[in-house]
Amino acid sequence: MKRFCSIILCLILISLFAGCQHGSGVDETDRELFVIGFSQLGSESDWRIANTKSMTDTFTNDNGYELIIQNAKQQQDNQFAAIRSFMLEGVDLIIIAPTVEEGWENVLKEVHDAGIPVIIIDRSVAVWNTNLFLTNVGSDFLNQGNLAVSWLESQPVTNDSGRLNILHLQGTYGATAQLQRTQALEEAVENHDNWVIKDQLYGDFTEAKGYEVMTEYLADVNNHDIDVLYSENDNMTFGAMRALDEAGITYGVDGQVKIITFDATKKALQYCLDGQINVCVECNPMHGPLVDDLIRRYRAGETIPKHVYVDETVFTQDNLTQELIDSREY
Ligand code: GYE
Repeated sequence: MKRFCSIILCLILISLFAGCQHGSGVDETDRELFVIGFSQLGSESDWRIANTKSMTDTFTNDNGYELIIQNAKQQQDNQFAAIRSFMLEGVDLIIIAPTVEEGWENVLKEVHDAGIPVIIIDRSVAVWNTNLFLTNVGSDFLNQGNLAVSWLESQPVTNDSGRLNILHLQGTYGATAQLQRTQALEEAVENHDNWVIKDQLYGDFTEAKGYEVMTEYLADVNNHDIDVLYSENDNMTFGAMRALDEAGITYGVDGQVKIITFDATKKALQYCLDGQINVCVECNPMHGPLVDDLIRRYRAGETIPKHVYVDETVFTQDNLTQELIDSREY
């Protein structure tokens, strides 16, 4: 009986020990993962989908991360709520792709006071105290706008009047991508006597809105004398192209309207190679690996740069090939 009891006791101890080991093993792994809360502003465009994918592909468990993403559906208030929930969860770091530039001071101050580092990606935040975030990884949107303008300057004016009527399709008001692409065009128009911004339409960076506002606009035949469409992203461009088709207005290399678009997603590049879009200014959404590198350097105690720009270029029929398009990730 005594022997039986000690066997039972041994078994209980072994299983308890095994249980403990298993339990602490799980905790260990959990603790090793660096937890990131990512407030993505929305899923309004192909660019955004590629951007989100770059982040989820990079911040994996295998790579040492746990990534919690919240989609704000283009509403800044949703971003505030997401950020506050990340704080409650006690994440190690917060990444924000901000909808608009203004309005971040308070929430970033709260995060700062809680001792959680913040990285801003894609667009920027206009805060007085730039210590509220570690770094801003994204595009030089003013440079993108200037690249588009330079391309237009290189084009002969085809209109008999010598005037260049530019229709301007704008993205989300107050977003860095909108503000700076607009700034480049408006400054260029001031410097060219024959360039005119015929009208500015609001497309909110979505294809549906681009199509809707263009259809409405083209319903009036007095609005058909457009020489250039300056569209602040590819998805609005796709919507606008549909509206132009329906209005019977030609566009592209052999058409009436020259199309300038931003992002250079695969679909837009294909249209460009096929001659339906004249120029695609690239906006690189592959932020994941860059941010990963910055986080590693930050955790190793290195000083990281306050602003990191991604590499970007301009595509026209002259430098595009089918091979290049097929090999693009986005
Ligand atoms: O151009 C557009 C997206 O902020 C760079 O947002 C981003 C812009 C991009 O919706 O497609």
